[in-house]
Amino acid sequence: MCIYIYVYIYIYTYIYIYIYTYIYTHIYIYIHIYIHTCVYIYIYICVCIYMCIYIYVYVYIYVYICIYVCVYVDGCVYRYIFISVFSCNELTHVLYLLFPVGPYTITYFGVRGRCGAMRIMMADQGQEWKEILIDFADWTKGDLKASCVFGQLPKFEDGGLVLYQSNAILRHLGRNHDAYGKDGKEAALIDMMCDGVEDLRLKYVKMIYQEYDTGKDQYIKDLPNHLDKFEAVMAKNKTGFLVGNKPSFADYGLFEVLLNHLVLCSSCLDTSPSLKSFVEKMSARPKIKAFLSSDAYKKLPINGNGKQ
Ligand code: 6SG
Repeated sequence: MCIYIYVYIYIYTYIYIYIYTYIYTHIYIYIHIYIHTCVYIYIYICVCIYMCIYIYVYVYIYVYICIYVCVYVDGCVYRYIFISVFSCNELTHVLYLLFPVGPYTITYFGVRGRCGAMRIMMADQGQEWKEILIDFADWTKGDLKASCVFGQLPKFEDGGLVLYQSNAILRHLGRNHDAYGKDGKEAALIDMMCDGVEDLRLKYVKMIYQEYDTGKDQYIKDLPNHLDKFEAVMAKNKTGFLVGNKPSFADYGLFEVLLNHLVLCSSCLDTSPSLKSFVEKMSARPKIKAFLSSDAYKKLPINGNGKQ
């Protein structure tokens, strides 16, 4: 959707700057040179110089700022092309910042699995995305697997940027959607919490896929030891989030892993009041609430082996 708006704006600015301005300038010069006296040549030269400065200096500086934003901040090749070709004025830049980034595409199996957190995050950020669900029969053919950097899914596409590794994807979303802390220190703490969530997720995944029948009870018994660490951080920060005063990508990761644990053991947060309140508040955020009650979310099992 947004890409059409960009195209429209860029075509408009293109027409304005490169056609309207040139035609206008030349008609103006023509009228004054041939109809009025040559005294005006001085003015015509000023107009031309002004136009040259405007188009060849200001516009190009602006375009390079846009290229920087697109390639280094956003990583989107399509917007890079559109902006570098067409972008010309402040209006474009303001609109660029106002409209959400994307489109994003997730390619993954028909499970919540490693995509649960990023889907919740995008839903909460009001970001649309496209899903390509892969069934196991297609996956075993091997072509897609061979094309994946680590031979695994999820694959995430942001324009021309292709990413693998779910936590790298969460970080990318954190950067794109201002959910990576307010400064370098907060970003470092958010990274730390993300790695902590990953450790918990790996324990959970190991139990689910490798030792569900023999290890589930022991896992639930040990769970308070793991959740206590997050409870302490959450209680200490007092804002209702792990770091800072708004949700970061680590919060979405923790939230999703806690939802899975509540399915495993509905009382698992009874001794963690801050985590319990965190889950309640995150679940009540309007866009998350809508997403969690959508068919798109509910139809997907948590894990690929049917255990939960
Ligand atoms: C599995 O492990 O869903 N990717 C998985 N499995 C296929 O050939 N560190 C990265 C990351 O964070 C881990 C990626 C992750 O992004 S996720 C993958 O690609 C492979 O390795 C868990 C999940 N499992 C369900 C699933 C569908 C097809 C293969 C795995 C269900 C289980 C087995 C068959 C059907 Fe199945």
